[in-house]
Amino acid sequence: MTSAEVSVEATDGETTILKSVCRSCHGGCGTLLHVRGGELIKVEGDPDSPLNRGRLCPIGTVTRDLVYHPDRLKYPMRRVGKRGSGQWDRITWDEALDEIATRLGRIKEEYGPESIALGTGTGRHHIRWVSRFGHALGTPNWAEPGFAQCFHPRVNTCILTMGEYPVCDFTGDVPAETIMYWGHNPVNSGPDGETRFNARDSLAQAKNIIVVDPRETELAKRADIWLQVRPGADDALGLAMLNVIIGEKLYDEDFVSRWTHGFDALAAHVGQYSPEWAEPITWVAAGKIRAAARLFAKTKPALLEWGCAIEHTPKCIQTIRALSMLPVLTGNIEIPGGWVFGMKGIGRFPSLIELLSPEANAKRLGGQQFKLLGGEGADLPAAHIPTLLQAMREGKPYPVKAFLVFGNNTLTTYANSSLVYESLMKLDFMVNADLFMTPTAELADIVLPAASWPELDQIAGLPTIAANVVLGQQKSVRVHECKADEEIFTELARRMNLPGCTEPVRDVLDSQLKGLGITFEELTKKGFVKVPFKYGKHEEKGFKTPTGKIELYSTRLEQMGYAPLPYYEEPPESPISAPETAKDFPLVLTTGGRIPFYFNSEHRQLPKLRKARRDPQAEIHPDTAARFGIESGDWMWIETKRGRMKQKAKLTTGIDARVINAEHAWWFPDEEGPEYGVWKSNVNLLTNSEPPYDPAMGTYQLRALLCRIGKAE
Ligand SMILES: Nc1nc2c(c(=O)[nH]1)N[C@H]1C(S)=C(S)[C@@H](COP(=O)(O)OP(=O)(O)OC[C@H]3O[C@@H](n4cnc5c(=O)[nH]c(N)nc54)[C@H](O)[C@@H]3O)O[C@H]1N2
Ligand SMILES: Nc1nc2c(c(=O)[nH]1)N[C@H]1C(S)=C(S)[C@@H](COP(=O)(O)OP(=O)(O)OC[C@H]3O[C@@H](n4cnc5c(=O)[nH]c(N)nc54)[C@H](O)[C@@H]3O)O[C@H]1N2
Ligand code: SF4
Ligand SMILES: [Mo]
Repeated sequence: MTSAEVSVEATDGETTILKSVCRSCHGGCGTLLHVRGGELIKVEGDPDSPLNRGRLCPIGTVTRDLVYHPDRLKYPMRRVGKRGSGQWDRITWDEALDEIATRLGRIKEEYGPESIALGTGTGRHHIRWVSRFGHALGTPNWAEPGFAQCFHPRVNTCILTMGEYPVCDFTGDVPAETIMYWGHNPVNSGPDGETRFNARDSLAQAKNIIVVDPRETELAKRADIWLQVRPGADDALGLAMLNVIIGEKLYDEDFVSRWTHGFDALAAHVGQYSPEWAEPITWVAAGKIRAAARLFAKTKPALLEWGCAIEHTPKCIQTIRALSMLPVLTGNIEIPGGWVFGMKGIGRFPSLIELLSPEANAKRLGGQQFKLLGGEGADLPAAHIPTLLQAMREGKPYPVKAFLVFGNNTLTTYANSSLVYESLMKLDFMVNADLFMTPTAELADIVLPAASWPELDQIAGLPTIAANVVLGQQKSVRVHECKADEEIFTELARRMNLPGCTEPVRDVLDSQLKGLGITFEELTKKGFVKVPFKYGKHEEKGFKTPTGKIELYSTRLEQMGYAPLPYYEEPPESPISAPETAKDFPLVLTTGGRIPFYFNSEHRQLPKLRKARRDPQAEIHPDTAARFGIESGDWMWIETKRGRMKQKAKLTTGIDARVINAEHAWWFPDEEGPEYGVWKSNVNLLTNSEPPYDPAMGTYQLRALLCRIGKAE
């Protein structure tokens, strides 16, 4: 086992320097927290950390401003006026926890535990604690807006078909020769579970770059081949690349014959998807599709870096299936510089799922229908958001009466915000724990002040799932009456006499670190542990699938009643699938491309970041703008069948004249509460949570929609 060279708590005069890990995004950057007199005075990147080597992104850099922001929630509060009226009274933690325990107890008794739902946000330090508390409470209903839409579709699909979730080998010695970035812009975002700095460094080392993106991002400008795909046509493009790789025999014959199942079936199946077939669907020239497939297949190691854009339309699982086969057919699995499986430095999290009876499990909303989200095909089963919201609104299939939100601004990040608002207003009881008052928290009965990352103990394993590097996050300062989410769950569980979730947080962390032979205390001294890496792990025992091979033809998906081979399907609201709608809404809308200054709906309170992006921006081609009388910097309406909102026009030739790109998760903490401008520029007023959904994952439509635009006065 290797570990950080410098083990600290080093002191410098009266300043203590504590090693920790930034969690302001999905996390992972090692940090040094300078603390003096109980106050955080400086935050630096840890030069020893293999994930960021001393660097911090703009968000990490302003951590001090986040921790001590005057608008932080400082103590628990109880709503005094009617729901959403914005009137609050300060209460004590005892009063808050007692009231929550009592009201949940009553709801549980009258309607059953499943009528209590929990919500959280992406990749949070406490994400698994939310479902754990739910399991202790007896409810299978917890949700996260990224679960059916972000990362977990990839995780669950790969576990079923490859046995594990593959990650890019960024911390090894061999750089990838070719990297293909698909619906993913790590220069801005940082991949799910990797840190953005790893991704950037690998970019600098790669000889060839392929980018699949409807927008000409900085990454696309640097690419050798940029495929300007029509939003939502990724499945067609992926299938056409498989067609080329198989048709031209560019695959790794040895790897395919030894380690894959169902190649012949796949080969026969993708024969229909030629680049010429794909050209009118994808808007990418057949010759370019061929060139990209050849470049990817003929260089080694070749990496696929994929992002959430492929998970924001309802055919997400089949798109993931098609794309995942590109590195597989070309033999880029478990080799240095390729896609690798993790060393799993963190032990099993005590999720307490065993506390849910089979009957309780079967009640998970949407779980029976969407088996990869909430049933047997899910790594961590979660409820289906549209089904959950329907249960709040209509009491069907059974009523959901309470919603406990720990770190999600529901009105900004769930699809179809108007419907979300309507649903939340129907609740009997809502609790919201957050760092700040948000338009969503304003709808709650009780608001709890959550601790930010330097105020709490946790462990982080990076990349997520793989946990090749394990980092310690330590409580370094205390602010106001803020409490870590984990502690809130523990205290509530004790007060409610629940059958689990009552032990001290550090005991859980210690239990997860047992396999590493280290305690949490020791880990925080070191900062991080890098688990020695091994390639070719399948050589010993095969892949953890029913056939022991990577299943190109998926026996598990087939068994669950889903398609065993990937296929093409139009997004439900596209110029091809909905030509009638397209007459009124002629442009294709995509949303949510990440910007470096904000993490989803967060950080707009922080002046240094807000200066970098004052207002929401929507990208539009100059010809289209001219057609609608829109000039650069104008506020512009964007409207779909669900609603309309406005963002500022950014004119660029780097987007197709038929496409609009709008930013996501906007609200304005500087505008008046309780709404804080949440209905002004919120892109999820436009998105769709109605069916059809991905048949296996329940994914709804955040991108690839039809819209129209106009100049806003
Ligand atoms: N700074 C910052 N970092 C973040 C976040 C943040 O909000 N801010 N969010 C975090 C979260 S939750 C996630 S999931 C990740 C997401 O990070 P990424 O996976 O990088 O996702 P996006 O930036 O949303 O989209 C990536 C690219 O996909 C393109 N795109 C849009 N529609 C399509 C399409 O239909 N097909 C294809 N092929 N491409 C398309 C966009 O133009 C964009 O350039 O970032 C995480 N990191
Ligand atoms: N249209 C559109 N919608 C999207 C996307 C898109 O690209 N387009 N992206 C989707 C994706 S990929 C994802 S993952 C989701 C993201 O959705 P979420 O991850 O749920 O993000 P937010 O809604 O911004 O909620 C985060 C909230 O948690 C609070 N918070 C931060 N740290 C803590 C903490 O430690 N404890 C507690 N209790 N609260 C904390 C923040 O202040 C903020 O209010 O959005 C999805 N929505
Ligand atoms: S990339 Fe994420 S973990 Fe790293 S400094 Fe930025 S916000 Fe923190
Ligand atoms: Mo996400």
